[in-house]
Amino acid sequence: MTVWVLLTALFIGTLGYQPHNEVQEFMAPKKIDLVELEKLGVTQAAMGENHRCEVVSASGILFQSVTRESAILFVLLRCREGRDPSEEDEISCILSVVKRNGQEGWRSAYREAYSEEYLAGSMQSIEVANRRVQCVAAVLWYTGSTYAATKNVILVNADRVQEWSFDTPRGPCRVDDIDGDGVDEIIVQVSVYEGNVPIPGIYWEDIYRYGDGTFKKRNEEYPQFYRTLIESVYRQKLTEVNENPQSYFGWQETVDVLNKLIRSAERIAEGKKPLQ
Ligand SMILES: [Ca+2]
Repeated sequence: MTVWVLLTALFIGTLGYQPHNEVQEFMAPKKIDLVELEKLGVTQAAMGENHRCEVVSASGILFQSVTRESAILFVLLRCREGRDPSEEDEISCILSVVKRNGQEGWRSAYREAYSEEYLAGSMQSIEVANRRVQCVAAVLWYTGSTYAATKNVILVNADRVQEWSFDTPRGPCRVDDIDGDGVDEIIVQVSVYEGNVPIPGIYWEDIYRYGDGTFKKRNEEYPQFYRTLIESVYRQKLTEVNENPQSYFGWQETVDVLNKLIRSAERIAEGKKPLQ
């Protein structure tokens, strides 16, 4: 009986124990919206000198310690300058990292304002090299190009702010753990050209993975992804194009491009060196 009581006490004690090492210090990131951001009183800190802007929409990701004494918040705001809704005011994006320590209020650790040519996309936490790093991918959509090529800006890690731009024709790139190993990849869609003309609706996909301080293209490490791309995208598109040749201006070119994409994806799926 005594042993049982002791074991139970030990078990309960183990459940309540939360070691304050780096790995377990932070709770899972929580997504919050504009209402919650304003309730926390962080909007002003996030906007800084742009405080006269009116916040149109916002998304935030909060990392908080288990002791609730420190917290870090990534905020992506979409703002309208001026307060008269009848005026066609410029809309801009503000990307900000705000931190709270103990009893001190929120202060901005990083802030970047983007012109009206950028549209705020989504923001999500991202797992890179290990779980101790608090990282967020903030996706902005650049609309300023004549060819409508969009650009995504990725912000990673509150203490080491870095940006990466990827040219993608279809809007924000995707952040996803495509092979289920706990580390996120960035999937970027790339336009495919026939001569100087991009073929609409058909894209190559590149996979970037974080390592040694940067994102590097690592397509060859994801053969299964390319197998799926061939079967669920390219072959289906090829069937669709062949069944409705009259709907495609430049039908032969589209078929050629799709066959080329299939060959490129097959090389990766078979573990061969990707075609340049
Ligand atoms: Ca992964």
